[in-house]
Amino acid sequence: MKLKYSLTALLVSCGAVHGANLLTPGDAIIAIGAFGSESSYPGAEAPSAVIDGNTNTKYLNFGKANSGFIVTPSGSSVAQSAVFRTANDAEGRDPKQVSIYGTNDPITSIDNGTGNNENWSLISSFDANLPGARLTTSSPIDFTNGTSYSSYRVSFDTLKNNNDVAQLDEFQLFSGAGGAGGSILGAADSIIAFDTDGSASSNFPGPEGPSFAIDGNSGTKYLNFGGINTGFIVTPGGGASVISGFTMTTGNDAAGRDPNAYVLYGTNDAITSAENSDGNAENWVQIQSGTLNPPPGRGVAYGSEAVTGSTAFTSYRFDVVGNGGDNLMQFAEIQFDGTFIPEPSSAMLAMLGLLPVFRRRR
Ligand SMILES: [Ca+2]
Ligand SMILES: [Ca+2]
Ligand SMILES: [Ca+2]
Repeated sequence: MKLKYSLTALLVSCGAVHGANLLTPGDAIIAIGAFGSESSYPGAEAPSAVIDGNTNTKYLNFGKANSGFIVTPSGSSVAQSAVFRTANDAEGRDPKQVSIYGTNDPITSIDNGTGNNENWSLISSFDANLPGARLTTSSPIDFTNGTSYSSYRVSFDTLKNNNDVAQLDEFQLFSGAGGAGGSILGAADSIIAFDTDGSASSNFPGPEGPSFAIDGNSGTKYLNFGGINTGFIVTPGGGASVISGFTMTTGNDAAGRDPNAYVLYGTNDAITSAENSDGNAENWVQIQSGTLNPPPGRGVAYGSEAVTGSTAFTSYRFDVVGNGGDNLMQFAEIQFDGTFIPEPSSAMLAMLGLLPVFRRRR
């Protein structure tokens, strides 16, 4: 009886190439970013404009339906009716279905957040039936409510055209039905914007997508408008690998966009996360997090970052969690160093006892 394969052959069959570049132009790569609220507004059309008593200023929210505002009057109140005033243009932007909530919790929701940090009680939900005429005050809308609240959340659940942005010139609550009693809201009240709809922050220009980070060209870059907490998921074409380090290259401009902190994850799941999603459709295992020191030069390589760990993964996720302070995030290149794990050969399987290893020579 004789071994068909020599020990050397077995080692060659099982051996892996160390110190290889794991990323190749053309590898599957998608942009990802963290989920936040859809809420945002132009600086000149902030939520304060809806309670400023000025009938020619409006609050506009790009978040469309399910946006609105949270307002905290100077004292607690029992609201029993509401009056709206339409804005200057685009009737499709007017709220249609509106829900008014109350809370006595302190407001900890942030401006342009999802507005859900507090325990909210629904006071009333109704079709506001706003007039089509512009800059026009609505008839009062009554609701049955005997409960006193310290803050209110007014949600534009639907709009006359849900594909449009949301806007409103003025809004007032009254302590009596039919717009009677005292007005509850004043221009000095604390007011913030919200949108309960979530939105992934990831978004990139067509010529600066994530594939440009692995194209081997330091003159092209990956830019994400979402800023920090965006990144990418890449699936090296060479198969499963163990990463041992990575090197990045700065973009052509704006050093404030350079990544300076990261979290690296691996998975062996098939990638089902969509482009510009939050990248959480897979089970991710954190490999390493750390800080980076971007070089001041443009199109210049960072020092290489060592990665420790011995687990092989088929895909990697790289989150940029810090940059130089810019609203955008970018880098020209990234390359992973590591070792591809070869597919098990028949000799390897034989070693594992899965195939007959000995053959009788005649
Ligand atoms: Ca106004
Ligand atoms: Ca929305
Ligand atoms: Ca590039």
